[in-house]
Amino acid sequence: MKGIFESLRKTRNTVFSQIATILGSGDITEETWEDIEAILLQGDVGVETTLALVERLRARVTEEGLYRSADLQQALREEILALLPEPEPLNLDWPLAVVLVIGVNGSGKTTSIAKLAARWQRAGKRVVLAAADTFRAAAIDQLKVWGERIGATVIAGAEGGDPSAVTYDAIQYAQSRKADILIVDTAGRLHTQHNLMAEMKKIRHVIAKRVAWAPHETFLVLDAATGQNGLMQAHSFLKAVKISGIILAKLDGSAKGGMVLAIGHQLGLPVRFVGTGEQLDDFAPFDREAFVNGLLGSQ
Ligand SMILES: Nc1nc2c(ncn2[C@@H]2O[C@H](COP(=O)(O)OP(=O)(O)O)[C@@H](O)[C@H]2O)c(=O)[nH]1
Ligand SMILES: [Mg+2]
Repeated sequence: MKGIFESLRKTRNTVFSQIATILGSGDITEETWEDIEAILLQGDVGVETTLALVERLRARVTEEGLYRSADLQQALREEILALLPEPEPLNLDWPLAVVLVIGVNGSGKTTSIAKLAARWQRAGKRVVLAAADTFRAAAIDQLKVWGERIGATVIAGAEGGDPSAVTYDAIQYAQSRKADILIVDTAGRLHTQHNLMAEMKKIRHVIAKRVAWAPHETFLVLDAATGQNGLMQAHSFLKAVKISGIILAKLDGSAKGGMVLAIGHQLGLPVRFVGTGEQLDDFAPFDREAFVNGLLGSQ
């Protein structure tokens, strides 16, 4: 089981460790700013967030009269933390909590759902899974296999069936069995982007109509290897449905962990969990301090 610090190894070693080198000694010069900017951009922090971060740091240098580049290390740590929204506790305290999981094909939805379900079952919750990705038979089977492994019932329909109908059936089942949490897996690819977004809305509508205040959480799964492209995906999903948090899958092996800063700053969304490998245990709740330590090296 890998934690956040360990799974940020590539991001840290290939990108962010250069910051420590630059800020190791000497006074702050124009070159210092250029170097920091270049590293942040290289680390998939994105233009908008990079500029905002550098601006904040420059302001602090003026306000606090900092002149040694080493002083920027602590300031950078604090400003990164400030970019990450402090998350509220998960909104799962309902007779039946409904969690909708969306994201493009291959981002890691089904695997993340299995990890979430395993985690919540271990905590004593009864979890039901809805196979509302009916686009491919393999997707339904994949969820069934995970369900069997972790002991969670999977409600599924036929390949090509109506995802909203599967969701409806799963709600009925979960309510009748007094389950605690229903997690709805969805398709990440349909014939057109428009169809996909319409489908998401429809599923959400079915949930909202059957369960009070639901979906209680809507997680968008992003693949950490996609970096700034993942941000673009998030923008198009946000147009269709309200999202309450991000699951950042495949952080292990990605050098683009800096995208978390853009998720916080540009989308205003908390990262809730990170995927740190392919096994059930390779999953960690997002922790802001652990993330900053993982990015810049622990202090
Ligand atoms: N290394 C790694 N692989 C992952 C992680 N999460 C998912 N995967 C792999 O990514 C691939 C796609 O995942 P899947 O859950 O099927 O994506 P979906 O199409 O969004 O449902 C699979 O091969 C998973 O094993 C992760 O956190 N780390
Ligand atoms: Mg899937």
